[in-house]
Amino acid sequence: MATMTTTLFSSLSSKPKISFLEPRFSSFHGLVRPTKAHNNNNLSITMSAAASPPPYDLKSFKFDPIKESIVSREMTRRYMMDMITYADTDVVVVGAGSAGLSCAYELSKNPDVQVAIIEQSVSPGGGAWLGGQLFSAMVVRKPAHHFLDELEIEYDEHDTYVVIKHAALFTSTIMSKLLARPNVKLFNAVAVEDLIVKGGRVGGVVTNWALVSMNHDTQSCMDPNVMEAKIVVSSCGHDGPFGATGVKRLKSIGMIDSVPGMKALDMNTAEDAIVRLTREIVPGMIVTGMEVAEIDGAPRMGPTFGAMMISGQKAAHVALKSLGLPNALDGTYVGSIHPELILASVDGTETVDA
Ligand code: AHZ
Repeated sequence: MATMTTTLFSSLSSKPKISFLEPRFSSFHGLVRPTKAHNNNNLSITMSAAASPPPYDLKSFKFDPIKESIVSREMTRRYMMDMITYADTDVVVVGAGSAGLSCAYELSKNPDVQVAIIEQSVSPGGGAWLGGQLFSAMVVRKPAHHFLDELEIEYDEHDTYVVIKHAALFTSTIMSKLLARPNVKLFNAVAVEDLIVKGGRVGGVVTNWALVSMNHDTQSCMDPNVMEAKIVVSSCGHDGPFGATGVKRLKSIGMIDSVPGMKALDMNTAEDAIVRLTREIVPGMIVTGMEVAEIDGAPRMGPTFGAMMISGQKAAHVALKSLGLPNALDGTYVGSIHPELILASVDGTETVDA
């Protein structure tokens, strides 16, 4: 696993929108029920409305029949279509922790922006399934609670901060809203092993199944795949077996001078710094979340998560700006964003020359 740290990354590019027939649903009194009209080679499925609840009599309960090969084809065709579609996409977000998810959520509000999220773990969410020391509650300092309001996540309110009763409530809610959007694809269990860099600009990511990435030491060469992107957002978290991989790679290829690592904990300084320093660090690559602390030697904040959300949100607007699309940084954005959350002060958005 140690070798992973020298080879990980993210990217993006444009989009051949490949579509296939989606199942159609019709509802009647809120109930939707599929008929048996399955066709092996055609993804269209006829649905019929049912006026009464399904017969959940467990004594006679029986599922509709299915052919095993259909199950395989339904998964394979969709995954391969996604790989073809996202081989050249707008934004690749590397790392689906609280910062990466917040960034992808904000970006995906623009239906014209195609977003691929690459997460090495089978379980997206990074460190945001729990609060500090594996406790349940998640503390979020104001004004980041406006982001929670938008997501309709309940919390206990205090003067300067709020507490969500379980961190998993934040993570599952943002993920469910994000993943339902048609312009988003999560590739989990996939690791970014390297970056595509051309002419001093990051132009995408080099990927592999995470399980393959973790076994480079045990096999002969297992070459990776690639995903081009117009913008790569690196949200790999702080240093670790799968951490800070984006900025460590930038350093090893000489695109940035140093990765000093995060400094000791200071919540008040840390959270403001992460948001302020969220930026396009080299052409084509934006860094967000705790990975920002690694490049700038900013302090860590420990278990307060507001900066991850707002840094992610800011990273999305930096990306939109870079894509030439309406964004909150230059005042061209028209949409639902709380004024206090346009904390995305233009301060930290300068690009470091490659
Ligand atoms: O698996 C990693 C995690 O889910 C993923 N990741 C890292 N490298 C990757 C790679 N390819 C694919 N090369 C990769 N995925 O990135 C995610 C990072 O999530 P995180 O929760 O670790 O980072 P974050 O910046 O979103 O949130 C940080 C939360 C922290 S750490 C902290 C402290 O230490 O003081 N305080 C807070 C709030």
